[in-house]
Amino acid sequence: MARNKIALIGAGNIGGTLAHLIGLKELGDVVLFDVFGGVAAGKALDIMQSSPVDGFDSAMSGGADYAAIEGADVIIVTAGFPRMPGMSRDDLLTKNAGVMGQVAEGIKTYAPDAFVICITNPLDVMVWALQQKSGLPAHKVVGMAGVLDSARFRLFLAQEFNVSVEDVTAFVLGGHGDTMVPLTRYSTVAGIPVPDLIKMGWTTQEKIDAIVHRTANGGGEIVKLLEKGSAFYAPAASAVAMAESYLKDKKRVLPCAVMLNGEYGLRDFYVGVPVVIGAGGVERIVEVEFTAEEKAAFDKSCEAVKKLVEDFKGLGV
Ligand code: TXD
Repeated sequence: MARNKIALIGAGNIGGTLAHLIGLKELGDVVLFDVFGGVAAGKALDIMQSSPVDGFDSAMSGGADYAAIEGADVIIVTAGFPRMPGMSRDDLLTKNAGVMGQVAEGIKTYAPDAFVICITNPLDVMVWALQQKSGLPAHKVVGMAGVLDSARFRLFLAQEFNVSVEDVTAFVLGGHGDTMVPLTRYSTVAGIPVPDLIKMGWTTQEKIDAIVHRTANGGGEIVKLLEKGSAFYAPAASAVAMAESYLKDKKRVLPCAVMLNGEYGLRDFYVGVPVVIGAGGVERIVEVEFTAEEKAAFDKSCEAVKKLVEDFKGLGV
């Protein structure tokens, strides 16, 4: 059986980290694409030179020619510009709008059967634009944000409870941004929901509220520390988990930005909800029951995404 082919559009901080992780996990051969073809080629060669040391077989190449992505099984898109201190994700809208058009064209021409994971911000709008412009079926085009947001939530909860991150599950919904909705009711330590842990005296509501706030602002916290650029290790790991679930047909239940088609009473835009990712792409959208308070928070988040989609349409790009 031939190896999987994974194309990475954008060979910046996340793109390079993705290539390294894909190699270490032996998920397939990697093609890095970037407008700076030399950077893509250089990173590919550097990572491939680590393969004898770490003992993995992945062919890696890089360049600035879309033809090289031909027949890719998975495509992960990070092309665009990252956030600088003081910039919101939405400020990136105009800058990255044009980039998506070019990427969509490349995918449509050379790899229309691929499973596409978009990471570029502002995420919920960029993944929508990529799907619309590429014409690929919506169940094969998803956005990465929820896996990262819930990983941050899991880490902070594990630190609060002083337990392994492995035993903490977390549930995050809505758009990627300050309006994201972490659901504590569905977040657990070994199956025990967070509200029960509060009752058991493991923590307080105030501490959980602070963790929820820190999670929603998790990206900004890192942008501020780095001073140039945004998070890349955890975003790359998160996208690799999604790619792996597709390539191995694991059918993992992961929060991803997907096109809603009547689920949650909404349609025609992308927002983060739990989905099953398997060989068929997005195989199922999980609809959970909300309390009135959760519904209000989710609606608010969806409104923010919808507004951004309208702004995007207004740009005419
Ligand atoms: O949760 C999430 N979805 C995110 C999103 C978490 C963290 C960062 N997130 C966003 O990912 C971030 O706001 C950016 O929009 C993307 C990529 O972040 P990264 O940190 O990798 O940015 P870099 O290092 O600037 O890399 C971007 C690369 C860079 O090498 C550019 O030369 C290239 O994209 N680029 C292009 N490649 C191909 N085609 C075009 N048109 C293009 N324009 C720029």
